[in-house]
Amino acid sequence: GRLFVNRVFHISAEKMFDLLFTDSNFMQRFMDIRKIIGVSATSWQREASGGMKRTLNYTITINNPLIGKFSTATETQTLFKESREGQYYMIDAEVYTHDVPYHDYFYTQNRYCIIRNSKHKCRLRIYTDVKYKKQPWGLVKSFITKNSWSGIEDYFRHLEAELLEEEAELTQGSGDA
Ligand code: YK8
Repeated sequence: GRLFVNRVFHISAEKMFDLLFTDSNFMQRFMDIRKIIGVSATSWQREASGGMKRTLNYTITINNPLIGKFSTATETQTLFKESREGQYYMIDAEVYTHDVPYHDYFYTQNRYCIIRNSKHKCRLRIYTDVKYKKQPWGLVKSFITKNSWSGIEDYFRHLEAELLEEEAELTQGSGDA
């Protein structure tokens, strides 16, 4: 896998969780810019295991000339039971893209860690892995992997940049920057 984001933000851990994992204005705007449309999300529901789960369905717009322009996708987010409100949040997000070539071979696993650094600061880490449900032919596998990494990297670079802008807005004039 790869670590795409690893940075301290001047945003509390709780706020970071709200920005990324609730129906926040920030996420609505971000998905809008990324042309992720028709988003529907369940609320967070407690699991028997003690963790929480929610599921998002949406349609992504793809910037890859090799494949179709749109794909529906399902993202299942799990908030691990080891998470502690305001202190530490670990979320796994499994993303299935249903309408891309070889979609039945792979999915993407994104792991988000939000760690409290101080009252107004947290570290955000985003780690990604492309997972295979069945083993494709070697050439196909490298094709999938290559095309996935570039799309994922672009997405998280952009997310990081938008978070930095949000940070600037939040800290502006707060006096504790
Ligand atoms: C989530 C991973 C792969 C997929 C895409 C598939 C290429 C197919 C390979 C062929 C289009 C928002 C991606 C990038 C679509 C977007 C997905 C997003 C960014 C040519 C063999 C959607 C995070 C996320 C995870 C996986 C990404 C897909 O929150 O290349």
